[in-house]
Amino acid sequence: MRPQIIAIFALVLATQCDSGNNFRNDCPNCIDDSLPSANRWTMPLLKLGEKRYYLGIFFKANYFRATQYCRFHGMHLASITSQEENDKLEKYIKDFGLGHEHFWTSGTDLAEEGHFFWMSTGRPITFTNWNAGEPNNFQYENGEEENCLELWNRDGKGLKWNDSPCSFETYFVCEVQH
Ligand SMILES: [Ca+2]
Ligand SMILES: [Ca+2]
Repeated sequence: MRPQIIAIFALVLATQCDSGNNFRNDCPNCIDDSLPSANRWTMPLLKLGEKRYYLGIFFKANYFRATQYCRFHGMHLASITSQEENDKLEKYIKDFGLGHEHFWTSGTDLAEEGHFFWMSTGRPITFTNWNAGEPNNFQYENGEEENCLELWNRDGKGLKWNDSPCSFETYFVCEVQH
């Protein structure tokens, strides 16, 4: 076999091997799409109960951009399905010193006014923790109504829920289930 052909053959073999173990050796923090999704998170997540959370606190975003950010990183905007989950997440945010901020969850009634569900799971909201008088679907001068669910310590009673305009830019909570 001519030397050039041998060299090409060796190169092809090397390229084929490269997609596996060498990927992580060359770039340990890179995302390898060939790996199962469970190995993909390189962000600092906090495990609380059955879920792991990531607080989006480095920039504020509207509901859709926050959703996109979480999904891009293999997560979802958070859902809250029990008092226990609610309390753990609230404590985490408070301990972080951000209990006075607003945070998007995946809750929305965009599909049908007044019927909130978790976009992250597609399931209707059962456990609720609304602020008094919420959801009120407030309508703004530009016509926008309130269709996205945020956590907000509106009146000093903790991070309760409020429907807010989805275009509002604020912090957000991403979650990984299991
Ligand atoms: Ca609404
Ligand atoms: Ca509201």
